[in-house]
Amino acid sequence: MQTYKQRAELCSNPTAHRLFKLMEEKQTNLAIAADVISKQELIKIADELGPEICVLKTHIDIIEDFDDDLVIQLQRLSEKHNFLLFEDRKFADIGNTVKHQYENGVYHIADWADITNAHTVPGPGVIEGLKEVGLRKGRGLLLLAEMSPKGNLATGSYTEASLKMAEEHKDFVIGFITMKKLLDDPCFINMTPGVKLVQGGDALGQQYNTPEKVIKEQGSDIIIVGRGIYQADDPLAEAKKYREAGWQAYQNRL
Ligand code: 5BU
Repeated sequence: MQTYKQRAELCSNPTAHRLFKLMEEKQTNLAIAADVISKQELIKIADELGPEICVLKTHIDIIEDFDDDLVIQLQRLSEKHNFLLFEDRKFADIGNTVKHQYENGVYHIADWADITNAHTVPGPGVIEGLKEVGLRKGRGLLLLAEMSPKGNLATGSYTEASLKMAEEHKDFVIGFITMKKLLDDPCFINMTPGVKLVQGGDALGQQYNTPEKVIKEQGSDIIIVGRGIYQADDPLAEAKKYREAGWQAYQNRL
């Protein structure tokens, strides 16, 4: 099993390289899903939890008072605390449309998000469209090979076809949203949502696994944790617990 550091050296996509490198340096494989709806709350999470995480995952379109200053502040905090910005946009249209959704509109995602992701349901055109914008900026794309909620359709031959699409676009696709490691290629990074310290679910189909299960047993690389952290009484203390659990599971895997 290769270390994050060894994998950093193997990957030519600059975002994948940076991510593996900073994970090793900071000793964290924790990504926070900052699903809050105000600018102030999002900035607070980025600043307070920044030292604990490798990735800040956003849903920028749920912010009620979004403005360009939010993006400037997030970029500043990502430099200050050394983490990457991942906009969980889940692009899912034809290549020409996603290109505009990525580059234009209100959010200009390609200008600030180091990482974004896409469904593979439209076929390879979705990757090709995003790549026209993101590759020259050194960005990275994750494909949704699997999903966490109950009854989702990203399984079996759909997942298999998604892996093939990734292999055909290795310059831009840096990995997967997945419940487990799916390919042996060390340059694909596996990020897993649906993580809590206790297994279970929510009322809307979400299913949770523990950091230990996700990283050690299922061979994933990054745990994505939302409510488990930001809804805790002391989010910073809780983030430290997840960080420790995720890193310990990684070391046990090695
Ligand atoms: P939670 O609060 O830890 O349940 O939040 C999980 C986050 O991960 C949330 O932002 C979702 O949009 C995201 N997510 C997910 O839960 N499951 C998936 O399959 C994918 C994304 Br793709």
